[in-house]
Amino acid sequence: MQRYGILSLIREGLRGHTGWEPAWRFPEPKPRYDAVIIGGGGHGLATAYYLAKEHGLTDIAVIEKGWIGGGNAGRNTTIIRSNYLYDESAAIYDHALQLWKTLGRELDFNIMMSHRGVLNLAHDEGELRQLKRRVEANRLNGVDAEWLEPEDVKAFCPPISISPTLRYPVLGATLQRSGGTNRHDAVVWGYARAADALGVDIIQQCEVTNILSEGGAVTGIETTKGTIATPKVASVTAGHTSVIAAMLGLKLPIESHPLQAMVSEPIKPVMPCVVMSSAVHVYVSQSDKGELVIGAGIDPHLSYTQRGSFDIVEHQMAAMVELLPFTSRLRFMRQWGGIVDVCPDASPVISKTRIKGFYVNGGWGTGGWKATPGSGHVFADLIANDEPNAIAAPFALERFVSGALVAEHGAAAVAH
Ligand code: FAD
Ligand code: PYC
Repeated sequence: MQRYGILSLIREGLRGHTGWEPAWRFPEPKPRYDAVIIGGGGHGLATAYYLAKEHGLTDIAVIEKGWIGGGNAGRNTTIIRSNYLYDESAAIYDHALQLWKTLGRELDFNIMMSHRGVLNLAHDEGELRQLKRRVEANRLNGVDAEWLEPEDVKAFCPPISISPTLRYPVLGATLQRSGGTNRHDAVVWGYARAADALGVDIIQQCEVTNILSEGGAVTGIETTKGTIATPKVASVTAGHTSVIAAMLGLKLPIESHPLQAMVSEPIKPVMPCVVMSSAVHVYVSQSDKGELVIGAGIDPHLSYTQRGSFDIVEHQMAAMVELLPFTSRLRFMRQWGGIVDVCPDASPVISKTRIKGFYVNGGWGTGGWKATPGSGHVFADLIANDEPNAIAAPFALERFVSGALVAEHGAAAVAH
């Protein structure tokens, strides 16, 4: 793998940037692979990386219909935390949080990980009780969590208004100090470079149009660049999980909704942490460039258009100005949307299916970014061993038959 230092930077600057080597290859697909991963987002690339690194499976391809990181990986607001209510969720999200801590070093790529802390605000008695319960549950699971009274919230995040006259006054908040944000494209590029270096073929501008099977087992895929034979196909396609599963006649308990976000003009550093409020429905952090990064809940309608509707923008603006009065004169630069796949219990699917060799990772709803390394890690294990490990097992599709749901609507923090 090519490494560059300050001298290369100067040399390339002087010769018009003509000598940079691509950080990964752009191969044509081979006629056969040991395994194919559909989807070149963070989760798909992480899966490929851990398959190659930890399971020695290097004859694999990641097939991406657009460009890597062009889906939700590049559209999300990168909030990272693991303060979910149930043991099963705490296990997977905290597994991911622990991996985030050292991922930059492992990939030798600056993913701009910032453990700046995440506040989840309570605005009424019901929410206060529910969030305090979550703090206790988190601590039992070894997840760092604290309860802050309104004055402590103000001390930790001075721009928040704790005026008791607010329509939804701040009654307190949970704080996860190890939560925070990172840089989405850096994560995607770091995983891509590392997976490529281990021999993984990353094939972009190549859409999977069909999955082939025989006698109940996967045999290959059809793509816009031809047919590829393989005994293992793993779908990691975020907002298109049901579309991919339907290629094998599988119907999944998933709905696809738009989720939008927006950024302001850059301003001086004012937000020391991430602030989330599910009651008034807005969340805000500040990027290293100075932009405020803002989002709200999903659009209620089902859609595959990567665009959100205006009433959500209006609602989130009203909520933000009330919570953070300094934002009232801020100008906004960009707004965009992605498609999120939502399961009935607001938890993901990491599962084998009744088609041998077909694996599904999806249904992360509004909150899959934070899980990226953990999700890739346990999914790689499932694909390699054909059995879920202890962290992945509760997220198998069988839970929709057995009723052992992992109901995380409260901890999802962004309505879905
Ligand atoms: P993606 O990056 O979408 O990757 C899937 C890839 O599959 C895409 O690149 C797509 O092009 C490809 N694909 C689809 N169909 C095909 C096909 N037929 N052939 C080939 N390729 C195909 N989560 C958090 O934890 N914190 C947040 O702050 C947060 N904010 C969010 C804000 C917004 C606006 C959105 C939309 C989502 C947010 N999320 C957040 C959720 C998070 O982005 C997703 O759960 C996560 O990124 C999904 O990861 P992925 O790698 O599976 O998805
Ligand atoms: O899951 O923490 C989250 C989240 C924040 C914004 C979107 N999802």
